[in-house]
Amino acid sequence: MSKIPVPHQKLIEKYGPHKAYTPKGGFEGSSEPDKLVKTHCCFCGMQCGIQLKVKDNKIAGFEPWMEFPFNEGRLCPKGVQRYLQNNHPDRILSPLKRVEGKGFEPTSWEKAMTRTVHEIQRIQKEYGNDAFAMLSGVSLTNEKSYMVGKFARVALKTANLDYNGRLCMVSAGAGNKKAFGLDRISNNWSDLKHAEVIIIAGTNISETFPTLTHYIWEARDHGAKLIVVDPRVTPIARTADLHLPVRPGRDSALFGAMLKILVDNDWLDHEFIDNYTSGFQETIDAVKDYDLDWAEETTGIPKEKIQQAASWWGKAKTSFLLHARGIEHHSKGVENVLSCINLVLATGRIGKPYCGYGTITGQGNGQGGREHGHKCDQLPGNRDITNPEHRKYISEVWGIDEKDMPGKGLTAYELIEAIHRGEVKGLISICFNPLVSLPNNNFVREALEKLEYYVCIDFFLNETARHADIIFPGSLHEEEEGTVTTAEGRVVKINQAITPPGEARKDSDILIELAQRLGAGDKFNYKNSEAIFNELRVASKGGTADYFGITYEKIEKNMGVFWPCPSEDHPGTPRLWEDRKFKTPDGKAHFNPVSYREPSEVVDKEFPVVLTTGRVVSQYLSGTQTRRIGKLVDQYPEPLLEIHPKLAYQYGIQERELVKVKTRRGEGEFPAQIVETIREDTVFIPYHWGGKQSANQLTIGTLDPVSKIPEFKVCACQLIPSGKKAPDIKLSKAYQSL
Ligand SMILES: Nc1nc2c(c(=O)[nH]1)N[C@H]1C(S)=C(S)[C@@H](COP(=O)(O)OP(=O)(O)OC[C@H]3O[C@@H](n4cnc5c(=O)[nH]c(N)nc54)[C@H](O)[C@@H]3O)O[C@H]1N2
Ligand SMILES: Nc1nc2c(c(=O)[nH]1)N[C@H]1C(S)=C(S)[C@@H](COP(=O)(O)OP(=O)(O)OC[C@H]3O[C@@H](n4cnc5c(=O)[nH]c(N)nc54)[C@H](O)[C@@H]3O)O[C@H]1N2
Ligand code: SF4
Ligand SMILES: [Mo]
Repeated sequence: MSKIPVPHQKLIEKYGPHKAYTPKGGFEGSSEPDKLVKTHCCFCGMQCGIQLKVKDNKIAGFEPWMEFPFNEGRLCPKGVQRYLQNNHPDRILSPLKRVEGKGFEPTSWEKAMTRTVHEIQRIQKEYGNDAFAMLSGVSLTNEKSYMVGKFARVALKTANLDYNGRLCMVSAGAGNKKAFGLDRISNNWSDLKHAEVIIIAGTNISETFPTLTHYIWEARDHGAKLIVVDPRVTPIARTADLHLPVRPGRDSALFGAMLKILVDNDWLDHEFIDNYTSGFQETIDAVKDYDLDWAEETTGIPKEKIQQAASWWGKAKTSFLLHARGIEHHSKGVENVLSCINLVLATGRIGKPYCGYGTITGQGNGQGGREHGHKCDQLPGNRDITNPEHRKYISEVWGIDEKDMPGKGLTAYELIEAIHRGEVKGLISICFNPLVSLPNNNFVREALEKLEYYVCIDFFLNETARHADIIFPGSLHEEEEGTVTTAEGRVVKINQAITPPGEARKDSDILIELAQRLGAGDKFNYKNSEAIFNELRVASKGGTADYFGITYEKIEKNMGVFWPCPSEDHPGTPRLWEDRKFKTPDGKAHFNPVSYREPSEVVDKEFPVVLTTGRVVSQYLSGTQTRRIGKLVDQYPEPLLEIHPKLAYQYGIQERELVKVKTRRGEGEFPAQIVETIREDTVFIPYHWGGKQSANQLTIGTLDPVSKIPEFKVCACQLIPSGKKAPDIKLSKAYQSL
């Protein structure tokens, strides 16, 4: 695979240099922006409000948006630097085609479109419709997510559509649907502030959701007890009242043992259990043997700590339990989630003031993007593609015959496996970088090389796109209007600040033109983003994720509306379940029995150390965006191997020594960072880099049987010290080219 960079200089000559912002800071010429645009950060699920400064159709900086109720002006390092993407020299400014041996060359929209449509039709004719697949992502707005779902089913007519939330929120989604029949956090963030006990399980919120930390601090100011469950002493764990240093992959043993303690001490809400839940007896039967000695041995957490956590949780009057990928990225991610929910239901503390439960959604539109139909088994409104009534309703909204609606397709990693087996031959991707973000990525690379045709829509040339035949230059967050749904279920407005540069186009315009050329133009007749949203409202009507009563005007007026919102006069629902009417078929909240089982790969003599992976504050996901911004790179320039001093001593590893980390899938070399803030039997590597620096060369492709999420958080590795020190790091330029 050639890695010749895109010839940007020519395009910059053609379209003019990026003038508005100088990397040293400030404006060239007049210092007054043309306008300030209220919108939201393009990165994580907090969706902090921000005002973008626009000058000469470029984003030239930002101002805090003090009135936006969630973050009141506060931002994290990524939010502060995000505006630097828009003037970036790596920005793709025209369609590109790959020329074997030469890298990428600009091409015209006409040629790129014609070739793409020709290849889609050729592959589908030769191998069947499902042989052309689509992968999507939830950095996309609700409008684009909705349209991708419709595009794949109505224009491409393929069953094989899935999205990057498959690597992210699906374990939580599946668990929540089983227990509550609906997939959203129960309460909005302000209920956190007065909770008496807060459990944070498997989330490094100070680095991954920094602006949410403020809510935890406020709760602590009000006397809350904070319990953090993490194999690392993360920044939030350092301020916790109790840190439970769980051995990776053992959370359901911990929560099961805590449930047993609740039962033994009768710290239960019988009124709630009897009237509003089902499945309690089977669930407590499943943990009856989980005594403290077993729990200590299995989880690696001292039993006094487990007892203390259960007693604080059991006796509290108000509480909040939050979890994220630390417990969800497992081959038993759904079981981990259910074991948390069992603790919440046993104490009946949900859907009341200061009593809540939920997953912290990761990506910018991780919430809305998992509701409106770009999952392989889903239709808008969180409907089920295998349910005849749901199929009928959405077919009517889309104006198609129900029998033309494809069925359930493959999930993201299964799709890669099908490509590898030669069953899927063509791929279109938007907003997804699987070569960095999927596990066991040497296998992913082999699969990509087998594709007969691959077309990618992105604004930067990401690692996966380097395997594409054609790249369509799409739009940044600030270049198209739409809505996103924040991690607390608040639908907010993304306002367009500038138009896409050069020949880049809005993502939705690219999909609309493709749909037209594929002969489905009449189904994609949208005047603007609001028209797409209005169709989404109807499509979601009556579904569990009901947006029907939400309008652009209402969002602007109220700075967001919480779904479900079934009618225009409905105020929205910041707190779910106050009426105790759950969305399961019997209207009850369901306990689910969980029996502990081991991770798919455990340590042995050959691979004796546990490897876990995750994030750092200044980098975002596969790094395509944040590795291009110098100040964020300087904050954390390269992936480091976090290792405890005792383990380092055992191997004779020195600070910054290059250590080879080897698993059954692959190997890579990482500089050691010796820290006391990690378990002695575990090492941690952040995953935001590609190629030889990629943590996902090492991770395992085992999937949860229900959610199909990969087991990113635990596998077994070997450590081989090199005796060489890692080279010193040089400070970056403001714009880093990749
Ligand atoms: N800076 C930054 N912020 C982000 C992102 C980013 O890339 N960078 N991405 C966004 C997205 S999409 C997501 S999904 C979220 C993710 O947000 P988080 O889930 O908070 O992030 P991670 O770093 O993946 O994992 C969290 C913690 O899980 C711990 N952990 C590992 N194994 C286990 C285990 O077996 N049990 C338990 N209890 N804990 C374990 C790790 O030590 C880590 O501290 O962050 C969002 N915010
Ligand atoms: N080992 C390990 N692997 C992991 C994880 C882990 O904890 N450990 N975490 C997993 C998780 S939780 C997640 S969410 C995934 C994320 O993995 P990915 O979704 O692959 O990561 P992104 O970096 O978001 O890739 C998205 C691409 O979309 C582009 N993009 C962003 N916004 C837009 C847009 O509006 N329009 C268009 N056209 N393109 C856009 C970006 O430029 C980027 O190239 O990674 C997963 N992989
Ligand atoms: S916390 Fe999330 S949404 Fe807020 S500024 Fe940081 S990355 Fe952006
Ligand atoms: Mo994520």
